[in-house]
Amino acid sequence: MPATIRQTSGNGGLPRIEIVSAHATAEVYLHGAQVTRWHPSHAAAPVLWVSAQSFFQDGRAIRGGVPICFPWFGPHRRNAAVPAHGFARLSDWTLAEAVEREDGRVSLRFALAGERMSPEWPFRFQGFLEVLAGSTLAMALEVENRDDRAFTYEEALHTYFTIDDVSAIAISGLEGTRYLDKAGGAAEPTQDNMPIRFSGETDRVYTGTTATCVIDDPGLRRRIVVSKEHSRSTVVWNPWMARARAMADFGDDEWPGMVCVETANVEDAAIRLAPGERHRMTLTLAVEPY
Ligand code: TA6
Repeated sequence: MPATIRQTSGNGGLPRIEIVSAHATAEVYLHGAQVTRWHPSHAAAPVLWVSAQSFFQDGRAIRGGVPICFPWFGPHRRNAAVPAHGFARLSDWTLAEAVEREDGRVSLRFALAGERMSPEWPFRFQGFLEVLAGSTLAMALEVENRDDRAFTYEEALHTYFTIDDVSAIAISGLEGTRYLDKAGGAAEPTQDNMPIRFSGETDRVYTGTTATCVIDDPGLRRRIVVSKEHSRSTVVWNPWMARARAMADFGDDEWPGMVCVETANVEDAAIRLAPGERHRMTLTLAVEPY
Protein backbone atom coordinates (compact mmCIF):
# COMPACT_ATOMS: atom_id res chain seq x y z
CA MET A 1 0.00 0.00 0.00
CA PRO A 2 1.14 3.61 -0.59
CA ALA A 3 3.14 5.24 2.21
CA THR A 4 0.18 7.41 3.18
CA ILE A 5 -1.98 4.36 3.95
CA ARG A 6 -1.46 1.66 6.59
CA GLN A 7 -3.54 -1.00 8.28
CA THR A 8 -3.24 -0.96 12.05
CA SER A 9 -4.95 -2.42 15.09
CA GLY A 10 -7.40 0.18 16.35
CA ASN A 11 -9.56 0.50 19.44
CA GLY A 12 -10.69 -2.84 20.79
CA GLY A 13 -8.08 -4.46 18.54
CA LEU A 14 -10.36 -3.89 15.53
CA PRO A 15 -8.56 -3.59 12.16
CA ARG A 16 -8.33 0.00 10.99
CA ILE A 17 -7.07 1.71 7.83
CA GLU A 18 -5.20 4.92 8.61
CA ILE A 19 -4.46 7.72 6.18
CA VAL A 20 -1.77 10.31 6.91
CA SER A 21 -1.20 12.70 4.01
CA ALA A 22 -0.30 16.34 3.47
CA HIS A 23 -4.00 17.10 2.97
CA ALA A 24 -5.62 15.24 5.86
CA THR A 25 -5.58 12.46 8.39
CA ALA A 26 -8.38 9.92 8.33
CA GLU A 27 -9.24 6.45 9.57
CA VAL A 28 -11.75 3.77 8.64
CA TYR A 29 -12.57 0.63 10.61
CA LEU A 30 -13.26 -2.53 8.63
CA HIS A 31 -16.01 -3.07 11.22
CA GLY A 32 -18.92 -1.52 9.36
CA ALA A 33 -16.52 0.21 6.90
CA GLN A 34 -16.97 3.05 9.36
CA VAL A 35 -15.07 6.27 8.81
CA THR A 36 -14.21 7.45 12.32
CA ARG A 37 -11.79 10.28 11.61
CA TRP A 38 -11.33 12.98 8.99
CA HIS A 39 -9.20 16.01 9.87
CA PRO A 40 -8.21 18.13 6.86
CA SER A 41 -4.92 19.96 7.36
CA HIS A 42 -6.53 23.40 6.99
CA ALA A 43 -9.03 22.79 9.79
CA ALA A 44 -8.26 23.63 13.41
CA ALA A 45 -10.28 20.69 14.75
CA PRO A 46 -11.33 17.25 13.45
CA VAL A 47 -14.61 17.26 11.55
CA LEU A 48 -16.10 13.92 12.61
CA TRP A 49 -17.14 13.16 16.18
CA VAL A 50 -16.76 9.86 18.04
CA SER A 51 -17.98 9.28 21.58
CA ALA A 52 -15.30 8.65 24.21
CA GLN A 53 -17.69 5.96 25.46
CA SER A 54 -18.06 4.20 22.12
CA PHE A 55 -17.89 0.42 21.99
CA PHE A 56 -15.37 -1.09 19.60
CA GLN A 57 -16.47 -4.70 19.50
CA ASP A 58 -18.25 -7.21 17.33
CA GLY A 59 -21.99 -6.96 17.50
CA ARG A 60 -21.96 -3.31 18.57
CA ALA A 61 -22.02 -0.17 16.41
CA ILE A 62 -19.22 2.37 16.77
CA ARG A 63 -20.79 5.55 18.18
CA GLY A 64 -19.68 8.28 15.85
CA GLY A 65 -17.96 8.98 12.54
CA VAL A 66 -20.10 7.83 9.62
CA PRO A 67 -22.10 4.67 10.43
CA ILE A 68 -23.61 3.00 7.34
CA CYS A 69 -27.32 2.38 7.92
CA PHE A 70 -28.46 -0.40 5.53
CA PRO A 71 -30.84 -2.06 4.50
CA TRP A 72 -33.26 -0.33 6.92
CA PHE A 73 -33.16 2.91 8.89
CA GLY A 74 -33.97 3.14 12.59
CA PRO A 75 -35.79 0.34 14.42
CA HIS A 76 -37.06 -2.37 12.05
CA ARG A 77 -40.71 -1.67 11.28
CA ARG A 78 -41.89 -5.21 12.10
CA ASN A 79 -39.22 -6.89 14.20
CA ALA A 80 -37.78 -5.04 17.20
CA ALA A 81 -35.41 -7.95 17.82
CA VAL A 82 -33.16 -7.16 14.84
CA PRO A 83 -30.53 -4.40 15.12
CA ALA A 84 -31.65 -0.83 14.51
CA HIS A 85 -30.24 0.71 11.32
CA GLY A 86 -29.66 -2.73 9.73
CA PHE A 87 -26.68 -5.07 9.64
CA ALA A 88 -24.14 -3.20 7.45
CA ARG A 89 -22.56 -1.24 10.32
CA LEU A 90 -22.19 -4.46 12.34
CA SER A 91 -20.56 -6.43 9.53
CA ASP A 92 -16.89 -6.90 8.69
CA TRP A 93 -16.22 -5.29 5.32
CA THR A 94 -13.10 -6.00 3.26
CA LEU A 95 -10.67 -3.48 1.81
CA ALA A 96 -10.90 -4.00 -1.94
CA GLU A 97 -8.65 -1.12 -3.09
CA ALA A 98 -6.31 1.52 -1.64
CA VAL A 99 -4.81 4.12 -3.98
CA GLU A 100 -2.98 7.40 -3.52
CA ARG A 101 -3.93 9.64 -6.42
CA GLU A 102 -1.54 12.01 -8.17
CA ASP A 103 -3.32 14.97 -6.53
CA GLY A 104 -2.50 13.50 -3.13
CA ARG A 105 -6.03 12.39 -2.29
CA VAL A 106 -6.38 8.84 -1.01
CA SER A 107 -9.07 6.54 -2.40
CA LEU A 108 -10.28 3.51 -0.44
CA ARG A 109 -12.92 1.03 -1.58
CA PHE A 110 -14.57 -1.36 0.86
CA ALA A 111 -16.84 -4.27 -0.07
CA LEU A 112 -19.60 -6.23 1.62
CA ALA A 113 -21.31 -9.03 -0.26
CA GLY A 114 -23.84 -11.42 1.11
CA GLU A 115 -27.18 -13.05 1.01
CA ARG A 116 -29.70 -13.80 3.70
CA MET A 117 -27.75 -11.65 6.15
CA SER A 118 -31.01 -11.05 7.98
CA PRO A 119 -34.27 -12.97 8.06
CA GLU A 120 -35.91 -9.59 7.60
CA TRP A 121 -33.95 -8.90 4.38
CA PRO A 122 -32.99 -12.24 2.77
CA PHE A 123 -31.56 -10.97 -0.50
CA ARG A 124 -28.27 -11.42 -2.39
CA PHE A 125 -26.50 -8.08 -2.82
CA GLN A 126 -23.12 -6.45 -3.30
CA GLY A 127 -22.29 -3.31 -1.36
CA PHE A 128 -19.38 -0.92 -1.85
CA LEU A 129 -18.27 2.05 0.21
CA GLU A 130 -15.84 4.41 -1.46
CA VAL A 131 -13.90 7.00 0.53
CA LEU A 132 -11.87 9.78 -1.11
CA ALA A 133 -9.95 11.65 1.58
CA GLY A 134 -8.14 14.94 1.06
CA SER A 135 -8.95 18.56 1.85
CA THR A 136 -12.53 17.44 1.29
CA LEU A 137 -14.07 14.06 2.12
CA ALA A 138 -16.18 12.27 -0.47
CA MET A 139 -18.03 9.04 0.24
CA ALA A 140 -20.22 6.85 -1.94
CA LEU A 141 -22.48 3.98 -0.88
CA GLU A 142 -23.19 1.74 -3.85
CA VAL A 143 -25.61 -1.22 -3.75
CA GLU A 144 -26.14 -3.79 -6.50
CA ASN A 145 -28.97 -6.30 -6.68
CA ARG A 146 -27.32 -9.70 -7.20
CA ASP A 147 -30.58 -11.57 -6.55
CA ASP A 148 -33.10 -12.92 -9.04
CA ARG A 149 -35.92 -10.81 -7.56
CA ALA A 150 -36.32 -7.09 -6.87
CA PHE A 151 -35.62 -5.70 -3.43
CA THR A 152 -36.17 -2.42 -1.61
CA TYR A 153 -33.87 -0.92 1.00
CA GLU A 154 -33.30 2.21 3.06
CA GLU A 155 -29.85 3.72 3.49
CA ALA A 156 -28.06 6.47 5.38
CA LEU A 157 -24.56 7.80 5.88
CA HIS A 158 -25.27 8.72 9.50
CA THR A 159 -22.59 11.38 9.90
CA TYR A 160 -21.65 12.71 13.36
CA PHE A 161 -20.00 16.15 13.28
CA THR A 162 -17.77 17.81 15.89
CA ILE A 163 -19.15 21.22 16.89
CA ASP A 164 -18.42 23.63 19.70
CA ASP A 165 -21.90 24.03 21.22
CA VAL A 166 -25.14 22.70 19.73
CA SER A 167 -27.04 25.60 21.31
CA ALA A 168 -25.03 28.05 19.21
CA ILE A 169 -24.97 26.43 15.76
CA ALA A 170 -27.36 26.98 12.85
CA ILE A 171 -28.02 24.53 10.03
CA SER A 172 -29.19 26.02 6.76
CA GLY A 173 -30.46 24.36 3.59
CA LEU A 174 -33.69 22.81 4.83
CA GLU A 175 -35.82 25.93 5.08
CA GLY A 176 -39.38 25.24 3.96
CA THR A 177 -38.85 21.45 3.92
CA ARG A 178 -41.34 19.03 5.48
CA TYR A 179 -40.06 16.62 8.09
CA LEU A 180 -41.08 13.66 10.23
CA ASP A 181 -40.59 14.69 13.84
CA LYS A 182 -39.31 11.56 15.63
CA ALA A 183 -38.74 13.39 18.90
CA GLY A 184 -42.48 13.22 19.48
CA GLY A 185 -43.48 16.57 18.08
CA ALA A 186 -46.01 17.57 15.51
CA ALA A 187 -47.10 15.01 12.90
CA GLU A 188 -45.33 16.32 9.82
CA PRO A 189 -44.43 19.96 10.22
CA THR A 190 -42.49 22.12 7.81
CA GLN A 191 -39.20 23.84 8.59
CA ASP A 192 -39.82 27.58 8.67
CA ASN A 193 -37.79 29.98 6.57
CA MET A 194 -35.00 30.10 9.16
CA PRO A 195 -31.99 27.82 9.70
CA ILE A 196 -32.42 24.98 12.19
CA ARG A 197 -31.45 25.87 15.76
CA PHE A 198 -31.41 23.57 18.77
CA SER A 199 -33.02 23.96 22.19
CA GLY A 200 -33.86 20.33 23.03
CA GLU A 201 -33.83 16.77 21.69
CA THR A 202 -34.05 17.04 17.91
CA ASP A 203 -34.71 14.03 15.66
CA ARG A 204 -36.07 14.98 12.25
CA VAL A 205 -36.29 13.15 8.93
CA TYR A 206 -36.51 15.83 6.24
CA THR A 207 -38.22 14.37 3.20
CA GLY A 208 -38.00 15.08 -0.53
CA THR A 209 -34.81 17.12 -0.23
CA THR A 210 -31.65 17.05 -2.32
CA ALA A 211 -30.35 20.23 -0.70
CA THR A 212 -26.82 20.98 0.42
CA CYS A 213 -26.75 21.75 4.15
CA VAL A 214 -24.35 24.08 5.95
CA ILE A 215 -23.53 23.77 9.66
CA ASP A 216 -22.50 27.22 10.85
CA ASP A 217 -20.41 26.87 14.02
CA PRO A 218 -19.42 30.23 15.55
CA GLY A 219 -17.59 28.53 18.42
CA LEU A 220 -15.15 26.75 16.11
CA ARG A 221 -15.39 29.64 13.64
CA ARG A 222 -16.16 27.42 10.66
CA ARG A 223 -18.85 26.22 8.33
CA ILE A 224 -19.17 22.55 7.38
CA VAL A 225 -20.75 22.06 3.97
CA VAL A 226 -22.65 18.79 3.52
CA SER A 227 -23.52 18.16 -0.13
CA LYS A 228 -24.98 15.01 -1.69
CA GLU A 229 -26.18 13.28 -4.85
CA HIS A 230 -28.94 10.70 -5.31
CA SER A 231 -30.20 11.23 -1.77
CA ARG A 232 -33.72 12.54 -1.09
CA SER A 233 -33.77 12.44 2.70
CA THR A 234 -31.73 14.36 5.27
CA VAL A 235 -31.85 13.42 8.96
CA VAL A 236 -30.90 15.91 11.70
CA TRP A 237 -30.28 14.61 15.23
CA ASN A 238 -29.06 15.72 18.60
CA PRO A 239 -30.09 13.54 21.57
CA TRP A 240 -29.86 16.35 24.13
CA MET A 241 -29.40 15.60 27.81
CA ALA A 242 -31.89 12.85 28.75
CA ARG A 243 -31.42 10.74 25.60
CA ALA A 244 -27.62 11.02 25.93
CA ARG A 245 -27.80 9.81 29.51
CA ALA A 246 -29.88 6.81 28.40
CA MET A 247 -27.17 5.58 26.00
CA ALA A 248 -24.33 3.52 27.50
CA ASP A 249 -22.02 4.42 24.61
CA PHE A 250 -22.64 8.16 24.81
CA GLY A 251 -21.07 10.34 27.53
CA ASP A 252 -23.58 12.22 29.68
CA ASP A 253 -21.85 15.54 28.91
CA GLU A 254 -21.00 14.89 25.26
CA TRP A 255 -24.28 15.94 23.62
CA PRO A 256 -23.44 19.70 23.27
CA GLY A 257 -20.36 18.87 21.19
CA MET A 258 -21.98 16.91 18.37
CA VAL A 259 -24.71 17.02 15.77
CA CYS A 260 -25.76 14.53 13.10
CA VAL A 261 -26.64 15.62 9.57
CA GLU A 262 -27.34 12.38 7.74
CA THR A 263 -27.41 11.75 4.01
CA ALA A 264 -30.14 9.20 3.37
CA ASN A 265 -32.90 7.59 1.39
CA VAL A 266 -35.56 6.54 3.89
CA GLU A 267 -39.38 6.24 4.20
CA ASP A 268 -40.91 7.02 0.80
CA ALA A 269 -37.41 7.64 -0.64
CA ALA A 270 -36.41 3.99 -0.08
CA ILE A 271 -34.59 2.53 -3.11
CA ARG A 272 -36.04 -0.34 -5.19
CA LEU A 273 -33.63 -2.31 -7.38
CA ALA A 274 -34.56 -4.91 -9.98
CA PRO A 275 -32.11 -7.81 -10.46
CA GLY A 276 -28.79 -6.48 -11.81
CA GLU A 277 -29.59 -2.83 -11.07
CA ARG A 278 -27.39 -0.68 -8.84
CA HIS A 279 -27.74 2.62 -6.98
CA ARG A 280 -25.03 5.00 -5.76
CA MET A 281 -25.58 7.67 -3.09
CA THR A 282 -22.76 10.16 -2.57
CA LEU A 283 -21.79 12.61 0.18
CA THR A 284 -19.14 15.32 0.07
CA LEU A 285 -17.90 17.24 3.13
CA ALA A 286 -15.96 20.49 3.07
CA VAL A 287 -14.80 22.78 5.89
CA GLU A 288 -14.66 26.57 5.50
CA PRO A 289 -12.93 28.36 8.39
CA TYR A 290 -14.06 31.97 8.90
O1 TA6 B 1 -30.61 9.29 13.02
C1 TA6 B 1 -31.27 9.54 14.21
C2 TA6 B 1 -31.58 8.22 14.88
O2 TA6 B 1 -32.47 7.47 14.11
C3 TA6 B 1 -32.09 8.51 16.29
O3 TA6 B 1 -33.46 8.19 16.42
C4 TA6 B 1 -31.18 7.66 17.18
O4 TA6 B 1 -31.75 6.39 17.36
C5 TA6 B 1 -29.92 7.66 16.36
O5 TA6 B 1 -30.38 7.43 15.03
C6 TA6 B 1 -28.87 6.70 16.80
O6 TA6 B 1 -29.27 5.38 16.58
P1 TA6 B 1 -28.31 4.20 17.18
O7 TA6 B 1 -29.00 2.92 16.81
O8 TA6 B 1 -26.99 4.37 16.52
O9 TA6 B 1 -28.25 4.46 18.65
